[in-house]
Amino acid sequence: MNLWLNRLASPVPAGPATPADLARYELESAGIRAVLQEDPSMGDAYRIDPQEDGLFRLAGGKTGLLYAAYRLITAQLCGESILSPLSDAPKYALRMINCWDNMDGSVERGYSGRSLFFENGRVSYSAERIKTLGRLLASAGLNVLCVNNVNVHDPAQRLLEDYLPDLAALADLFRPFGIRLMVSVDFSQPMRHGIPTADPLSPDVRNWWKETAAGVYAAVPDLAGFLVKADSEGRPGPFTYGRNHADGANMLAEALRPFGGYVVWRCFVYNCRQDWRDTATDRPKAAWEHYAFLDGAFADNVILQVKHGPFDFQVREPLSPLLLGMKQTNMAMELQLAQEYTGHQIDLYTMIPMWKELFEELPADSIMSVAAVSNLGNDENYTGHPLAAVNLYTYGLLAWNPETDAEAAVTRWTRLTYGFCSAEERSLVSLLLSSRRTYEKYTAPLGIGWMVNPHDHYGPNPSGYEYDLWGTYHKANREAVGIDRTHAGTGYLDQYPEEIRHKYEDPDTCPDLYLLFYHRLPYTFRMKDGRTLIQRIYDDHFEGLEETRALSAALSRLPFPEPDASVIRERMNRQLYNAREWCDIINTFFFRLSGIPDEKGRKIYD
Ligand code: GCV
Repeated sequence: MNLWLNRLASPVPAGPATPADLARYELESAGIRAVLQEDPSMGDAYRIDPQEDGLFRLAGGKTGLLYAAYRLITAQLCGESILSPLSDAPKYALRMINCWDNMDGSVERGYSGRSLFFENGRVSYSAERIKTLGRLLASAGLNVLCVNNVNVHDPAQRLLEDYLPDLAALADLFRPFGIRLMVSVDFSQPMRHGIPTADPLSPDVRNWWKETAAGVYAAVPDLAGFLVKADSEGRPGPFTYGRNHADGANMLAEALRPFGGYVVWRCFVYNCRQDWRDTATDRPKAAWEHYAFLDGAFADNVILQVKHGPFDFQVREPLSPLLLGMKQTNMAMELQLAQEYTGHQIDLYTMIPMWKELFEELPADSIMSVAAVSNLGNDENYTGHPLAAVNLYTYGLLAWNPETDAEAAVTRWTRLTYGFCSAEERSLVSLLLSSRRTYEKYTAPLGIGWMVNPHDHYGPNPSGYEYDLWGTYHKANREAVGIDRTHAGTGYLDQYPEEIRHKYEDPDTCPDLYLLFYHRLPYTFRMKDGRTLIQRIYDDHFEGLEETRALSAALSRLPFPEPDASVIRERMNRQLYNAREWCDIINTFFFRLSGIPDEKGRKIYD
């Protein structure tokens, strides 16, 4: 199994241990001599002081010492020396993984096998696998894991009821790794207990949550909190009772406050029963409309968790305006490691270049935490595609420090995982870093998104969502494609500060890759480089396919060990097929509509 710490020969230790005990064990097993000094005030922070005789003095909080240990161990595995004192601390308090695991053992949008935590309606796991996972996550700096799907299907509510001892046992396994569990809760859960309502202002409901929280924290004293998807895609929520989302979130916050728990409240609220004929509604505007006016109304232990873009994890979306506009509220940005729209962990798609763009747009201190939908599952390699592990690892590095350089992060993962010679390492790093752009080229063009097969979201289907209920339309006709989201159009762009509006409002200056997200343009529109829009669409798709072929050839020259080599080869073949389907179907779709041939005379099917 080729995981990024696979060259640590020592087994993950059995039995209970504190993160500091674990740090000592890990350092000793790696042959690193260190003196550890715990300073509880330091939390996740640490200081490493190299001494002249090869000894290291480490100071850190309870978890800080563990992060210091992994810093030393990864440096050793990467052949780097730490010769001068260094101090480090994470930028974000909660560095979360959200697992969309169901109690029946399935994983919503999971591409790495069955659940690591559940099977047959019960909590069920291999303690060894959980400990290996704990080590992986801690070594990447992650510290919160939400175990169950935000769509809380029966019987997941029982995690707060008769399955509490199982939840507590799982929390015990993760605790030495500095990982605190979180649970997704069903807003209407009091109604399972004879209360006729889930109204957040009802005293009975409030008491039920308070008593339930007390029971949960008696079993798992360090639970990070509750994750909530309310009034979203059919989930229950405060709207049923004429209440707003501050009423709902604050009610839960009151119940968790005595125990130091957070309510992480998702803002993925939009009309998912839209009529495609309705042009007055523009889905990307929804989150702002539901939340912006509530800025400042949320309790201090509520965190609003917002998807990074205003739609839903498309290959390219602008940063959600909500992440820029709620200055009086604790905010978290939600990313998605699970490759729902980005190739199902079949196609290679390294996310860090995309995340860097997002973090660069975020003003300092606009968010206090980050979350990512998990790409984990019970496949032997945990992430389905062996190279998808780079996303999990580098997400951890960015959650710790968003200024981490993308190339340095990917190089570190590559070195830890494969230990290739330097030419091979450079080759793999460059293939990984360019994989997102390649995927973007052969799929939906220039920020338009959504040309995927409905429901499973893999493979091309340019009109698959065009007449559906989800508010995801491109409106391509014979002359033009895209939606005008400027002030003159749906007004979405008005949700941003002036400098952002200015950057995108004029199609002549709008960055190309966002062009069709913001504008409706004729196929003959001249791009900045002089090409027409239609020509650019054709060119990108042919280039994306060519790049995929080159990627396949280059990957086949790298000496991956087994079983990775076979899995990578098999997935690459499926990616080649997928890229060709995308290229031909999208080009044919636009050619049939526009009737404009490719200037370069390449084969487009009519
Ligand atoms: C967990 C999209 C996905 C759903 C997911 C939802 C969400 O709609 O397709 O699978 O549900 O987002 O983020 O809540």
